[in-house]
Amino acid sequence: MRHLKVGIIMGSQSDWSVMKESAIILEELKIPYEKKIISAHRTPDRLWEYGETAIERGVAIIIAGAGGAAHLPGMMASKTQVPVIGVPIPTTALSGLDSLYSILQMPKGYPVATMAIGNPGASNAALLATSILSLNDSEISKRLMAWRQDLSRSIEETPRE
Ligand code: RP5
Repeated sequence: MRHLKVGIIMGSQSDWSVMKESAIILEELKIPYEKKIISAHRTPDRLWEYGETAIERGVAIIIAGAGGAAHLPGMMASKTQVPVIGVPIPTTALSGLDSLYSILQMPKGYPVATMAIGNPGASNAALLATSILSLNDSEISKRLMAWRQDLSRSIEETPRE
């Protein structure tokens, strides 16, 4: 079977400090991925090319982070049938609520699975991508199960003083 990968894309270099949380999780779970800066506004041709070739290049799921007028996830969902998970990047002016609403409010027909704002959203995007891939890969499924069990075990029952 061809090796499928996750595509992590982001609107700017400045998004990487959040989007690296997706990469960290994918590395922990040994999921192949690639990462690219693709701006819906500054590099629209790059966006089009990426969406056009995603399936043939084995990209199974796209995690797209963007901030402010965050059009990248929605535009990518318009261009490819590969499922898109959106990560709203925190912003200085509006704390990421702008990003959240931009990504969340897609019109019928072109969904984006929208995560929480910022680092937890970026981590969860990678976990959701892994969960989707695990449907067709028992090894990934086992690794995800172990990861979740480790997290549960790390939570203490009694709060420390
Ligand atoms: C968006 O504009 C990017 O996703 C980024 O979150 C935001 C600001 O970009 P920079 O001005 O920092 O490059 O397109």
